[in-house]
Amino acid sequence: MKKQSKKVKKELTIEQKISRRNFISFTSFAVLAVGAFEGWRWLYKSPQEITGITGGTRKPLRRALNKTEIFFRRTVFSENHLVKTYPKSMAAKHVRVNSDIGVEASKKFDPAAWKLVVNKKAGEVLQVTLQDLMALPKTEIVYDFKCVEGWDQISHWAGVKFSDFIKHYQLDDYAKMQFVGMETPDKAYYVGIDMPSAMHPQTLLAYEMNDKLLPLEHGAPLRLIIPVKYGIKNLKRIGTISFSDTRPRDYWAEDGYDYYSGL
Ligand SMILES: Nc1nc2c(c(=O)[nH]1)N[C@H]1C(S)=C(S)[C@@H](COP(=O)(O)O)O[C@H]1N2
Ligand SMILES: [Mo]
Repeated sequence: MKKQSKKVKKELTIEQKISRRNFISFTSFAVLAVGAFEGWRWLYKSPQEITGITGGTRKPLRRALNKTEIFFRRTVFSENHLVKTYPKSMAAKHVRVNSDIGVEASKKFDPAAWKLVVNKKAGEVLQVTLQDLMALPKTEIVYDFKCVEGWDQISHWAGVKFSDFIKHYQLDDYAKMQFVGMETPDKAYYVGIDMPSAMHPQTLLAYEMNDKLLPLEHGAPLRLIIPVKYGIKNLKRIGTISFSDTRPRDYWAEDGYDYYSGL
């Protein structure tokens, strides 16, 4: 019996072989196509996440994004993993100004009257002047600043390490929370940062660029310099700092950009 069927196979004509192959490939293609369509329909029909902190995508996609974030946080991110630094001589003399939400030149702003507002529990508020910050240990960094829009530039910043600021103002209990939120004084631009990235040894509350006080367009009197994140998280002109265990609102995440935006 076996032998006979083998014999039959061998006797298939060229035409038969071709039509059999055609049949196999068309059927597999059809099966794949139906599969792809069903997959798409599943995604299309799955519920939209609630727009709010993040930009509104299908829930399964957000689950995937969140998993990518967890993967990055566990593998790439580490307190001991430092972003590459450069000699000062390599820092750009003409630093690019990217966008100016909340720091528009047309907006009235008096840097001399500015104070950093730290929101504590039960409505308690801590106010810090630039002089207070300048009295704390100063840390400098020269690194490659990267914008998601596709440019990067080696730049030189100086200020107070966020972790030194936390220690000095005895905010250690707040630093045990999961997130820091920072907003411009007019609340037009705002970012949410996971605590490990905020407490990273290269994260600065920066008041200087190229050895001079920050120009207004770069975020005077104080901006966030967070080398483990893309430019979008490096908020210019910090007005308030808050702490929370839920994700603070984030300007670009609301538009669908990656909330974590790590490098
Ligand atoms: N207040 C405020 N901060 C901001 C922005 C902004 O529009 N407003 N843009 C962000 C983006 S997208 C980038 S790339 C950097 C650019 O910083 P720079 O203008 O000092 O180069 O600032 C970030 N911080
Ligand atoms: Mo950017």
